Amino acid sequence: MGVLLPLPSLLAFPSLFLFSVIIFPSVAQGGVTRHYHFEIKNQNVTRLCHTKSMVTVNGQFPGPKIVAREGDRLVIKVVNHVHNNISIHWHGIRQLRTGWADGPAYVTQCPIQTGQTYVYNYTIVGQRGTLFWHAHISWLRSTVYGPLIILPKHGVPYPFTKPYKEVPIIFGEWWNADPEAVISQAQQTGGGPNVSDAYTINGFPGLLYNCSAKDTFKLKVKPGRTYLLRLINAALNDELFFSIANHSLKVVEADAIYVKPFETNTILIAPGQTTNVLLKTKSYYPKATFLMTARPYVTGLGTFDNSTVAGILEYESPSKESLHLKKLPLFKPILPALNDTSFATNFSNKLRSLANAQFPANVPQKVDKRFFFTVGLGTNPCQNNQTCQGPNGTMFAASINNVSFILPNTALLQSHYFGQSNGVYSPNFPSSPLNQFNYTGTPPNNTMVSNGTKLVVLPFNTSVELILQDTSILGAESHPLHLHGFNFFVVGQGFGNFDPNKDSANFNLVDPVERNTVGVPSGGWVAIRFLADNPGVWFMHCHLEIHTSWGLKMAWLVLDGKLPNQKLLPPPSDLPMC
Ligand SMILES: *[C@@H]1O[C@H](CO)[C@@H](O)[C@H](O)[C@H]1NC(C)=O
Ligand SMILES: *[C@@H]1O[C@H](CO)[C@@H](O)[C@H](O)[C@H]1NC(C)=O
Ligand SMILES: *[C@@H]1O[C@H](CO)[C@@H](O)[C@H](O)[C@H]1NC(C)=O
Ligand SMILES: *[C@@H]1O[C@H](CO)[C@@H](O)[C@H](O)[C@H]1NC(C)=O
Ligand SMILES: *[C@@H]1O[C@H](CO)[C@@H](O)[C@H](O)[C@H]1NC(C)=O
Ligand SMILES: *[C@@H]1O[C@H](CO)[C@@H](O)[C@H](O)[C@H]1NC(C)=O
Ligand SMILES: *[C@@H]1O[C@H](CO)[C@@H](O)[C@H](O)[C@H]1NC(C)=O
Ligand SMILES: *[C@@H]1O[C@H](CO)[C@@H](O)[C@H](O)[C@H]1NC(C)=O
Ligand SMILES: *[C@@H]1O[C@H](CO)[C@@H](O)[C@H](O)[C@H]1NC(C)=O
Ligand SMILES: *[C@@H]1O[C@H](CO)[C@@H](O)[C@H](O)[C@H]1NC(C)=O
Ligand SMILES: *[C@@H]1O[C@H](CO)[C@@H](O)[C@H](O)[C@H]1NC(C)=O
Ligand SMILES: *[C@@H]1O[C@H](CO)[C@@H](O)[C@H](O)[C@H]1NC(C)=O
Ligand SMILES: [Cu+2]
Repeated sequence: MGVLLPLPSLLAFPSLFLFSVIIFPSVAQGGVTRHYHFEIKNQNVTRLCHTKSMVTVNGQFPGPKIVAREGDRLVIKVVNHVHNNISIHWHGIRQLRTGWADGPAYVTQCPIQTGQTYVYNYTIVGQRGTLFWHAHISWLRSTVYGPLIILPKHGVPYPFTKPYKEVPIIFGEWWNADPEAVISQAQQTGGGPNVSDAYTINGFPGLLYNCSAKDTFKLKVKPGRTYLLRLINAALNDELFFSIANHSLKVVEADAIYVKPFETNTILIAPGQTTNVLLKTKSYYPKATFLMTARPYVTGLGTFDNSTVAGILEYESPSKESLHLKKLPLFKPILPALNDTSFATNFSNKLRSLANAQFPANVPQKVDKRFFFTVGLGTNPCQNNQTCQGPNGTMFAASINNVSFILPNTALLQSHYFGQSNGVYSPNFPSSPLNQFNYTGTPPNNTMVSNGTKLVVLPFNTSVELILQDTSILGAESHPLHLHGFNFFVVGQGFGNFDPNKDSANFNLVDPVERNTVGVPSGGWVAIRFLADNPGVWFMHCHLEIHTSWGLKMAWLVLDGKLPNQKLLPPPSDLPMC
């Protein structure tokens, strides 16, 4: 179903969306080695009639698309030509024994400073699907991001209809101001950051914004074909609903793992998540144009960007009478209400692993260590002896088990590997909250968080069960938690406080969805399991960037195993220093 919109005449001049990539494949064992060059440089970009100089890769916005096959090695040389420190994260890549290439600044590496170069060098093992790469320092990922597409090995088909074409659809968030100034201001005042001015599809806000009709992503299709849309949410602070008017979508993959296919008109995608959908076009030329739109799913109390990004789905006219296009009716999808948590719950419940012989779901059946982490917002005292703009004159903070994580001045992985962790981190992150309370009930009087740089230490091959429990301290809110270095299985979720006696019995240990980023339900909990079979230091954080800035993050330290192939590899010689 859709609503009819008047068609702006400017649509006759669509913007083009072109990725240019630099690939020099060379033969290596198993797969090939693919070389990319990322030059970090400033570029003037105009959207919504505002021009700003922003940090980009190779001057492109969004950045270049990386395409590889399962089994390939990626060697990406990053040269920093800007004043900002930079690091790049390959979101969802397992980085088996190559934590040095994972990218979060001050976790697995010191940042690449102005004039410096660092080569990210890793293989893609046992993964295929849609992922993305993005800057992993401060808020630079607002402009430094792009698709990372892993095709199956040569000759291995998809477990679904072979698509006629594959199209990345990457959502972003645009500020007319410099996003670094936005987060810097928020950290000084203690208040919420200025909200974005637009959402984008492949860098374009689209025709529903002022001064933006020309900057609209357009997907031209032929009737009766199947298109694979590789949806990526690279927005900073907003989960998004997405729909295409008068078309249904078949979900086939989430976070680069195949899922049992299901049809839906709307998908929900959190920052850090990716979703592959099949779009079957109509069998006839429909003599209409269709909008694809996205707008946020909002559970928190603060202000947010309540705007809608739109792209266009256009059928190629069989008669080549393109001038007549202007007169075609335009349909707009109807998205769920901004606060439609029941849609969110139903959607996440539909996601199931394929769990067949070719793509088994290796869910840990026994658990070695159990963890219970509360996630949510809190407050810090006003630091500058004035009234801050957080709740009651405080500063906003966020925490896991009431620990607001403080990044060190050097990288955690380096200090671990070289045995220099003293004064950098302590290995005592609490495995459950020190103060228990009704997490989703009336908030406690004291909303202050503690802070520290604390890690959980896990022996190699520990089977972990982790309950992530939302708190309502400053209002219940959905938090998309992202784990580096692993995929995990989402074995259960619910509302209210997790009850181990009642809820554990209902866990799905057969075909739970496997992913790297999961939404902790607003006012609820989610249970995940993973096998700690990757030695290194692995960041876990809310992928709402402002929550990460406020401290909703921690790290796991997975120790080496006994066998030679169970050990973290030595650091590359060009690893940046702090
Ligand atoms: C961006 O525009 C400004 C003002 O026009 C100009 O001075 C600057 O050189 C431009 N920067 C780039 C990277 O093109
Ligand atoms: C990448 O890593 C492999 C394996 O350690 C090594 O053989 C290769 O020389 C590295 N390539 C670069 C460009 O550093
Ligand atoms: C944030 O918004 C306020 C109010 O509109 C404005 O005064 C301020 O300059 C903005 N901050 C940044 C960094 O753009
Ligand atoms: C577009 O501009 C008009 C006139 O300035 C304003 O009333 C309207 O709110 C703006 N719309 C958006 C989406 O910014
Ligand atoms: C969001 O914007 C729509 C119009 O686009 C408006 O009807 C609605 O009230 C707004 N909601 C909030 C919570 O601001
Ligand atoms: C969602 O928002 C609508 C309108 O703002 C409100 O009437 C409704 O109670 C809200 N629903 C939930 C579940 O918060
Ligand atoms: C902090 O504020 C108090 C009360 O306004 C004032 O007496 C005190 O001098 C201030 N301290 C500093 C270091 O500014
Ligand atoms: C702010 O103060 C009011 C009134 O004293 C209180 O009801 C509320 O809980 C406080 N909020 C926080 C976040 O401390
Ligand atoms: C926690 O608070 C909620 C909401 O007020 C309430 O329904 C629930 O019974 C409380 N749970 C416990 C264990 O007190
Ligand atoms: C919170 O503060 C109120 C008012 O000061 C007090 O009556 C209440 O007992 C306190 N609650 C807790 C859990 O300490
Ligand atoms: C961490 O906590 C200590 C003790 O409460 C406090 O003095 C310090 O300001 C906090 N640091 C940050 C960055 O919040
Ligand atoms: C860049 O990183 C280095 C090493 O951590 C640090 O000393 C320096 O202050 C940073 N520079 C900026 C501009 O943040
Ligand atoms: Cu969060």
